[in-house]
Amino acid sequence: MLDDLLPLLRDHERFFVTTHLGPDGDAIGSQVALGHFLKQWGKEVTMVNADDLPYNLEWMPGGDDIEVFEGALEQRRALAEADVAIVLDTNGAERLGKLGPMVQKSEAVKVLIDHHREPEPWFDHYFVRESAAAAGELVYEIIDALDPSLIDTSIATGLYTAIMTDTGSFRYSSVTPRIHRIIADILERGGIEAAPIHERIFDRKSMQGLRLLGRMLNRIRLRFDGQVAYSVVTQRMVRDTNASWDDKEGFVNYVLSIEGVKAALLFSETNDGSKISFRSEADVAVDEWARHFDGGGHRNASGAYVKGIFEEVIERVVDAAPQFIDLEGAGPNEYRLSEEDASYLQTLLKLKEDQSSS
Ligand SMILES: [Mn+2]
Repeated sequence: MLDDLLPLLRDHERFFVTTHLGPDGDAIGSQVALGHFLKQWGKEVTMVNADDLPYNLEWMPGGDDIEVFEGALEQRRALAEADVAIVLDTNGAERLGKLGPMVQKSEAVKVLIDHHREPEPWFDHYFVRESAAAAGELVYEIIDALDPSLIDTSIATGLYTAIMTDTGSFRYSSVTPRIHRIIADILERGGIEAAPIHERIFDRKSMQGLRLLGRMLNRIRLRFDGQVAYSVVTQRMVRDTNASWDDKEGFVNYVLSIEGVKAALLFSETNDGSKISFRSEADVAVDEWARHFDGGGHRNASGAYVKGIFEEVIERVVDAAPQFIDLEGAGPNEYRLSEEDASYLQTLLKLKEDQSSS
């Protein structure tokens, strides 16, 4: 609860702030905003993550203050001496990478600020609201309650980035009039402009990344009368285009943008299976679907990681669609693999055979 959290922040001096592996805009934005706010407010703050900033967030004012955990003595000491350890935008130790067990075992008061479901039980304080559009929204509420006059360029940019990226540029169902009022307040108080932030985050694609996008678009397949669409990013596609894995960020949204598609999946081939991104239209939920495959996330944006032969994983996950989303036109058992899909699957399996025999 916010009411319990405020005195706790007021009464302690040393803070350790961290967030999840593969940090996104909400993770880094919330961290920079909260970390800088606490500093401005006179606290001692150390920000350490298991993973480095992604390339499209390196520009963020104050981002330099986030350290990557290398096991250094000073980093361990910062955690050991912290009064309060704050975890942002994720709710489990595993998602903190190497820092997870250390934070979990630390003597500090452990605070969770997050908007995911089913937080792990080892935190001392929870400021968690599943309906929040972003962890950044919760961080804004903290700052707003304590001293909003401290919102400067860095805090405002962090908060804006957090909320903007986690709402798909203000388009998800989590966006309310209240969110827009918060954003207006952030822009005003921080004296920042929105356009350069969008440009830095979204308009920095590489030519190789666009070629990879082209390959991915070519591989889009429709299922269930065009209500479910999916595509793939294979290791070979990444190799052939000279792209990096980071380049596939946002690809799944193209798959979802097809008219009539309610849910979109992107399968990214790993050494032992597939990473899967699930996205859906506002009134369709995909989180249960992801959870069924040991993943998780939000109603309209979830993820999972499934081990197995890539092509078989795709088939298994896509086939499960009718169990988790309402599809028009037919009951769960009336859908069969279309001819196009059947032949596509054959091609993939053949490709795999060729690869393993060569
Ligand atoms: Mn988030």
